[in-house]
Amino acid sequence: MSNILILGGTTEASALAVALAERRVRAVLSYAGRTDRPRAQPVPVRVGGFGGVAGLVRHLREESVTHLVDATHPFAATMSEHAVAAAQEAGVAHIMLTRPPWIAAEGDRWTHVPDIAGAVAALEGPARNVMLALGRMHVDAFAAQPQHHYLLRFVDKPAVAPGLPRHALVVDRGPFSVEGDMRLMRDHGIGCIVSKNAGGSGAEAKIVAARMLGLPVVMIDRPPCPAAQVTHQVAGVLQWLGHAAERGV
Ligand code: 3Y8
Ligand code: NAP
Repeated sequence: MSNILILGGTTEASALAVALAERRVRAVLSYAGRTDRPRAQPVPVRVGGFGGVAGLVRHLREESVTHLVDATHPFAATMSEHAVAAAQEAGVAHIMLTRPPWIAAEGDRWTHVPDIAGAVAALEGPARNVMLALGRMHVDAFAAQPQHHYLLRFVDKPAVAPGLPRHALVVDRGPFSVEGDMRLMRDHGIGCIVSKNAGGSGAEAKIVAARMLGLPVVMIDRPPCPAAQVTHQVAGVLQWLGHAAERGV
């Protein structure tokens, strides 16, 4: 009898939860607890860290998990590394459900940087209106470039004001629309966007909006992905589950 643990926090994780609920496959979706009111799911939800690899191994064993699906965001690198290690140690089948990175299209004006520090360095220069579409967790690093006026977008209202001298804050959760992001960029006179190469559809609107408006994008390349089986489609997980069940894992 399958018992799936989905490491969630993405559009794809939510779509997988729907597919498994429709098939009456036993599954739990796990959130880290980064947001105040995570999206309701059609399967039971758990919230909070596991306590490192050892904690996840213990959880997999205590909950008799048969399959671990890492459907976390491509930038949730620590969770993905822990998932591979814990599944190996607990002898649990493991797959990653992730989305391919965005590729620059005709008209895109991207500057690739390797990480947040690279994005900060890329903003050297005269004051501009910069849209930081990175969420809350990395904003303070940009205080090193205080000359800009920043447009921030967080999922939740922050308990303390962001540490940037000049900023406007939008509280909104995606998925976003191209029209909405174009309007936001125009209303704030945005001259540059900073984005993670998240891939997928849920955060893509700002990339398309930047292309339509001819705006430059500082694109943060994703961290390396651990060596593991990967699929880009929910169907790939369902096929794997059927296949994995045949192997009796
Ligand atoms: C807590 C769960 C679903 C999943 C929806 C996707 C799309 C909308 C777009 C922008 C970019 C950003 C951010 C983003 C998007 C989806 C997806 C995605 C980007 C929720 C969610 C959790 C989080 C955590 C949050 C981070 C932040 C990142 C905002 C729920 C809504 C910027 C990533 O305030 C904070 O502390 C936010 C932290 C990690 C990155 C950061 O560094 O700040 N996601 N986002 C998950 C958990 O607790 O485990 O609340 O429902 C999920 C989604 N956010 O089911 O519909 O599939 O990616 N999330 C990025 O891509 O750069 C916004 O503004 O244009
Ligand atoms: P991270 O840095 O890779 O993970 C840090 C720690 O958070 C992990 O070691 C684990 O704690 C806990 N954790 C992370 N994801 C978890 C999950 N789904 N369930 C339970 N615990 C989890 O992770 P992150 O970048 O902060 O991302 C946190 C969540 O936000 C994930 O669900 C991710 O999918 C979502 N998200 C992140 C981004 C992003 O840009 N990073 C974007 C969109 C959505 P323990 O070590 O205690 O187990």
